[in-house]
Order: sequence, then C-alpha cells, then structure tokens
Amino acid sequence: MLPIQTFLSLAKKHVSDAKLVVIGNEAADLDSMASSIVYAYLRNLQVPGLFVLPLMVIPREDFILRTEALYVFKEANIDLDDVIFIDELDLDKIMEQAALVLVDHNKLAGDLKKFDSQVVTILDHHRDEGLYKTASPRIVEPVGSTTSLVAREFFTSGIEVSRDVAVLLGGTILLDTVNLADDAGRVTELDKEIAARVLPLCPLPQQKFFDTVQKEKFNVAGLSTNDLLRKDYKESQLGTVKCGIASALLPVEQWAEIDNDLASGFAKFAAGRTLDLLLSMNAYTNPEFNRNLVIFCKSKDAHDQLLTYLQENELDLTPLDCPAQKQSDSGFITFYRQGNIGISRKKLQPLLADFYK
Ligand SMILES: [Mn+2]
Repeated sequence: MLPIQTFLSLAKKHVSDAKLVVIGNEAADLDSMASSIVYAYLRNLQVPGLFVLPLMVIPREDFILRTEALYVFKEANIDLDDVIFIDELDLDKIMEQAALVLVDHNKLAGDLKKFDSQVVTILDHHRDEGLYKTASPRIVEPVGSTTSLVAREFFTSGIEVSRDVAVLLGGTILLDTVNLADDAGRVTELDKEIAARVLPLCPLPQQKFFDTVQKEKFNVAGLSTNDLLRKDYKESQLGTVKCGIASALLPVEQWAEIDNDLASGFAKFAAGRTLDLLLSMNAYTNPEFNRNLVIFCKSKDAHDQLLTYLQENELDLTPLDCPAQKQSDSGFITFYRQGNIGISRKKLQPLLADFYK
C-alpha cells in the first residue's frame, strides 16, 4: 500500500493536477491539519490516480508556531517539505478544475468564500451552519475531534490503518478530548471507540502520548521573540492609539533567558506594525496559575498614565526585577507581575478601549 509519506510527496509533485482540495479551518490547528492530510490520503487510496491535495491554510512560516503539530507530524514521519501551505501555490488556478472538501469546519470564511459553489464533501464537529446541502458525504457530528470522523471513514473503507496514520489520528484525538477525560466535557463514545482502535498502533502508551503532545503544545523553547509575540496576537485601533496585545504562555523571566534583549524584540515588533502600544499578557502554571504583563509604549509619560489607570482598575501590578525596565530611542518597556489573575485579554481589551476613547 502507498505509504502516507509517498502520497504527500506525489500530491506535492502533482499540485497543478489536483481534482480535490482538502482544507481545514482558518485557525489551522492540529485537528484541521491532521484531518486534511489523512482524509486526502484516504480518498486517494480509494480512487488511485485521483489527485487529492491536502492544503494547510496558513503560510509555511506559521507552522512552527503550532508546536504540538510539529511534534505529531514528526512522530508520524511526515516530511514537512511534502506538506503544502497556502502561500506556496496559486489556489485560484487550481480551483478552476478542482472541487473542495471541508474538514473541521462547515462554512468557508474570508477569501475562500468565493469557492462556496465548489464544496462537495464535509467532515466536521462544529455547529452545523446548514450550508452546502448537496455535499456528499456531508458529516457534521458533535464529536470531540474531527479526526474521529475521518478515522471512522478510514475503518469503514476497510483499508488498513498504518502506524503513521494512527499517530496522526491518535495524537489529535487525545489532545482534542484532553486524554479522553469525561470530566473535560469533550469526549464522545465515537472518540473512545476510535481511540481504542488507533492507540494500540501508536509507539507510545496513551498517557505518555497525551502528556507529550500536551507538553509540546506549550514548548516555546525554539521560538524567537517575534514568534512568541505573533503566536496568539490581537490588534485594535483605540481612538488614536494602535494597540497590539500578545498572549504568551511562559513567564517573563524565562522569556528573558531565551532572549537577553527583549526591549529590542518588542521595539521591532511594534515598529513593524506601527503600534503605539504593545502589551504581552503572559500566563503560566508553576504550579499555581500566574500572570505577567509587559508594557511597551512610546514614552515614559504614556506608560505612567496607563499604569495609573490599570492600577485603578485593580490589575495589582508589581514590577519584576528581571528583566529591568528599559528606555530606548524606540520606546519604554516595563515588566510586571499581575496579581489579579482574573484579568484576561478579553477583559483588558474593553478597559483599554475605555481609557483611550
Ligand atoms: Mn476541531
């Protein structure tokens, strides 16, 4: 049987011949990416000679931010050179002769909406938007992971599930269902049934496999300051102030060890996006939940006014010694422990909007 690696490398070689393009949702998480690849592989095995292209809907440079996917793909022996990203092809051209399969979403968004009339198949676990009623199969079921639906198709086809395919499916199901835990409220009977069939084919036992995928999700060791800032980033215009807020999952102290010139990294990121204000909200567990806040703004005055306002709103900020605050030509940066851990980005955003309106 054609190994999944060979399938991917052939799919890449024949991009311009693709008759079916399989895409996940815009967030391009592990579920979306693993589902695209495995479902495309299955369709190709069912109809040899049908060129099916699994397409990752993020630029290639963003893939390293999905650290859990990086790990699971590696464990599945997937060569990243054979994975195709949306910035590497002319999708308009391909869609002149191809149809679209949606996995892990059931409604096209943004720029892709123009392909609405070309959706022929759906496998998803989100709320059914009731679109593309002629799609076949059209499977929208509230299971824990889309990969469970893909796996069921695989088992139904009678085609053997290899070790590497099992790793892609099993790793994703465990992550999406928090290790099949009932109290996490995500797992369904189907997820459990599928897990019971694919996990025995995986090289790691269930608990160890889950722990590793989960750990890799938070493994930011290989990322630069620029990557850490853009990994989970939101931007908004607040009156005359252009404000960016990053959410990072590591202590500021650890970040300062990875990058001994955080001030420059923040200044460069802010300059590239013409920001007046750049905040990083750092959340981590060690062993209790903690928050840090980094404030980068144009001047010490601007900083002091914002700090006073944030303290009035009970963020309970105390300066961190390491790293020290720093004034440079490009801006002023300070680092705090945020005592009030209840203030998340969702809550901080409206507070800032009020302040700058
Ligand atoms: Mn999903």
